[in-house]
Amino acid sequence: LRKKEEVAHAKQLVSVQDLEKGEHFNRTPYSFKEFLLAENRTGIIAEFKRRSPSKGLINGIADVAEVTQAYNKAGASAISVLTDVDFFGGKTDDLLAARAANTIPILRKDFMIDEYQILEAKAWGADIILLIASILTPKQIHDFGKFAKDLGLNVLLEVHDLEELERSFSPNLDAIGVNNRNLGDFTVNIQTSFDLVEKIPNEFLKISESAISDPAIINTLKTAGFNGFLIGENFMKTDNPGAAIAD
Ligand code: IGP
Repeated sequence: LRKKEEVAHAKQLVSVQDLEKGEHFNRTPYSFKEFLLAENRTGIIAEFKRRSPSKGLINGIADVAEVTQAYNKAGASAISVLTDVDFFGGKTDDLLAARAANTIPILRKDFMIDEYQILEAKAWGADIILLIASILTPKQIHDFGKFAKDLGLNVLLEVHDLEELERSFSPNLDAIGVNNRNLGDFTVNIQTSFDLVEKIPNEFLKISESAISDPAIINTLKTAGFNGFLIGENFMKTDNPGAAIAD
């Protein structure tokens, strides 16, 4: 409901026509697949996250351009930037600053519930959008996926269990992410990824999301079939997130 109001408000401030005139609107997004599978990249999708509902304040001082450039330099395949204000302390300017500082794919990390937000993502220079199965109907996933694909954006679907996965398949998705964190009660279990990986058809890129803190687990996830690893807190909780990824 809060998100609905936020989107309604944004629509009043900036028209669709204005978004379409935005600086980045006509650029061709980078291919998520190309960067995820590139030999000289790590498969890590490194996230810029100031705070979260489960952890509270994670990092109140990090500079988004500096950190995301360091992520990029350390071999991240993509950058994830939170734009949700209320829960994650994100902002549009963070995405714009990350875009200005980097030439690799950027994921607009937010709760997408309206096509308007997908237009925003394009206008702000994102390459990838996130669709979260637990808050969308199969029809919304299909339609939002199509809408994003038609704009040239890459689509990442997030699931947490087999039921969400099986009801959400759509040809409009590029990647499927298994969130190891339960968004209902914030409990984390990396086993969720191992349980679901074989149920994801091979035509989709496979991403393991959240609670990845040990570099050794990345290799285990890779062996299990994952192409990508979404990591936020483990980097952001340090004084120097850009250096943390290099370790
Ligand atoms: C990163 P972590 O545990 O490394 O900070 O997790 C990312 O997976 C997490 O921020 C996330 C998220 C989301 C945030 C996954 N899905 C949906 C907001 C909305």
